[in-house]
Amino acid sequence: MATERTFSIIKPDATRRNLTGKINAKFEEAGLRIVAQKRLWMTREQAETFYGVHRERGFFNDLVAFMTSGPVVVQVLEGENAVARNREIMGATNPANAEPGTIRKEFAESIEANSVHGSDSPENAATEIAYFFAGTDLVG
Ligand code: RTP
Ligand code: MG
Repeated sequence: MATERTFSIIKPDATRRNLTGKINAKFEEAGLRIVAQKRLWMTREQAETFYGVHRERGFFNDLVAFMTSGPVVVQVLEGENAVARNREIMGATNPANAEPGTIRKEFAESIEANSVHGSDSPENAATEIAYFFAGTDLVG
């Protein structure tokens, strides 16, 4: 299996509760390397563009409000099969359905305030990484 990169966001519910380090430890323990990382406060426009695929969903406005309610940490994770591996570590979108030991099971507050985002395909990972990082920001 080839080394791959995925895009991750530590969401506002998690930064508010000072969980950045505990979440990063989960990534590192699972063999993913944080090759780029920065803390920022998303604008409404950034959040709407980033989650544009969900624009027609009933939860879209709430999701944008949540994602702009506090700082986030955007990151690039690298490792074997990183996209799928990260989705495993994150757990199901709804923490009630997440497996024990996953980030969302341990830390998420609700289906919306679910602590982390992870790309769902290598193609989307490339797009999402390019949205927040320059190639020179990634140090493997
Ligand atoms: P993400 O994109 O953030 O990694 O999450 P995901 O793939 O597991 O879930 P997705 O279906 O893409 O939904 C994106 C985010 O929208 C919020 N959400 N709220 N209120 C609701 O029913 C609802 N459903 C989804 C969550 O923050 C979810 O992660
Ligand atoms: Mg998604």
